[in-house]
Amino acid sequence: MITPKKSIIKRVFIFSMIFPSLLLINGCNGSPPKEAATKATEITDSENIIPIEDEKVTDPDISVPEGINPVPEYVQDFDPSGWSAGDWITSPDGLWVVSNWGPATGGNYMLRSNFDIFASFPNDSGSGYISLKTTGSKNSPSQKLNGGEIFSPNYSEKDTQWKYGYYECRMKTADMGSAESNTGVCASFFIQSGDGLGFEVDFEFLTNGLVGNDIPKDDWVNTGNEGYVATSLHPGNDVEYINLGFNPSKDFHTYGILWLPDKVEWYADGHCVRSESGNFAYDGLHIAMNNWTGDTNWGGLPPEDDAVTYYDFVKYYTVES
Ligand SMILES: [Ca+2]
Repeated sequence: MITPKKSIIKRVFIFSMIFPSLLLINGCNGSPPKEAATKATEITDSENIIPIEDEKVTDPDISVPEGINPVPEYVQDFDPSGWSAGDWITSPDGLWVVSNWGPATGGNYMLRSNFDIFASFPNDSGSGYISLKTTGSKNSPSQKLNGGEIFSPNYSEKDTQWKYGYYECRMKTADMGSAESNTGVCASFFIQSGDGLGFEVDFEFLTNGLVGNDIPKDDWVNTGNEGYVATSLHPGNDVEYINLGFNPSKDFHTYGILWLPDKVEWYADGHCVRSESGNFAYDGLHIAMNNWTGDTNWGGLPPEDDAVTYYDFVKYYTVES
């Protein structure tokens, strides 16, 4: 549960084949994505848009930040075969666990019944998916605060499986929420230290259209407009809202988190959208995704209809030695 301490809206402009050096203006110095199909820059002052000229860049097949091994060390593709059944479903490699408890984040009950895993998704070329659902109040009036959650590794285990590097998740957010009625969910992908020190780096999609304190909500779910994501850094509760330049509820997109001892960065479709420097030295962390009922200040009150977020994969890339 988060009450934003700081809110900054950044607009991400995505252009075709932008000259790479212009990425140096976007606050992600030193780690521009090498992927070249499109490039992004972000501008905090809409009156100060810098003209961009189209120009080809190189290394079109590399999509990870500079200094990261381009081949992932670990891929969880959510191939449904082999997942064990029971109240606590675990992945075949034993690294992922589906939550079935509450009250958890936001007072929600993270229910096994709100998790599903399946082989294919209509009109998407990937294979193996999971979904995390918040059951709408219309369908579950007796238990409005509910959601789905999956994490790695099990919280009862050491969290040193995941080290410094780049964490990537392909997902399609819930398309249920309303700014007018202030209903919706928080759909997320995040990393979190398990040492009690409170380090956490989040992507949180707020489908009630919240884009900042004292700022009118933007009803991107219902309008099909470009959507927003709240990027959060803890401790410090430091929140920045990013206009993605696309609607994350319409299609799958890839979101990445770079974690280094002295730097944290957020990426959308391979483009750096936020960068922070500091002391981020921790032993290890958990990876987690959840979809849960928020409140008027974060995600919205319970939606009437089911709100479902879909995930295609999670990848972990190590730092180049
Ligand atoms: Ca997959």
